Amino acid sequence: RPIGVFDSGVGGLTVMRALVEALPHEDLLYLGDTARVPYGNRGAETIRRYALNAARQLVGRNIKALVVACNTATAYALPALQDALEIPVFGVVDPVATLAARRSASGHIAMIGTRATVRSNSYTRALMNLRPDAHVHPIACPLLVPLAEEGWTEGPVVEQVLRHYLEPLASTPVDTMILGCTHYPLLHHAIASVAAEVMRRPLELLDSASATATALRETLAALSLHTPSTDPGSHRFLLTDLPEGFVETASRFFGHSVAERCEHVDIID
Ligand code: DGN
Repeated sequence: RPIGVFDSGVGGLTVMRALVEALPHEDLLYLGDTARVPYGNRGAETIRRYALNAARQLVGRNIKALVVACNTATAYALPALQDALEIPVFGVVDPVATLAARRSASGHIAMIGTRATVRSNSYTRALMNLRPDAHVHPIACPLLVPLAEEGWTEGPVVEQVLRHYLEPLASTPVDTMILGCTHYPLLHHAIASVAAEVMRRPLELLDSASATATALRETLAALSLHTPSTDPGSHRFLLTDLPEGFVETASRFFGHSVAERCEHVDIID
């Protein structure tokens, strides 16, 4: 049985890519809710409804576990999905929060994400639970999603935008930064270099995609849900809008062409 991977659009492919590396023998079935993207600027109730509809579509295809590969959807819909579904459901917030709480020496942790993720306070809550002495510095960076999707991942425009967002960190003892959005691994180099410039020292950057993949591998093994096969797993992509617009951006996010493996599905709201 495949593992379901759900995202509002194309961004969850950075999580899928990390899952392929961590779990090369698992079949992965991705659902991108491209008809309703972006979730990042929507209200909590709407995000929950969209996420439940998308998850049911994947459950109907017999998945054995679900990864909510979107920070915004995890922030708003994870408990609702865990309550509604009978399979294990994993989000992208807790694994990277656990890593950051462990790694930060100063306890000052920056978190960058969409407006909705920042507004949800889910990273702050997770970090304070794990480490009550933590000081969380959340920053909403709404322009980074369209930049990453357009392939603008370096250069003066991106650096200028990042300087604007990261400037408030200049006078803080932050030593660790969580990339709390699926799109930000593509901007990793630019974020690292502007953060180091603003802070005048390097920061440790942790992304939710690879932290989630590592945590999932450990949990699947603990639940005896992993696939013992040594054959490479299959990777398929379901999209709620027509695949055309998705395919080109998807290859950059996933690292391989997805063109032959996309299928359109209708979700009735
Ligand atoms: N996938 C979303 C996230 O990780 O927050 C970003 C894309 C969006 O919905 N704006």
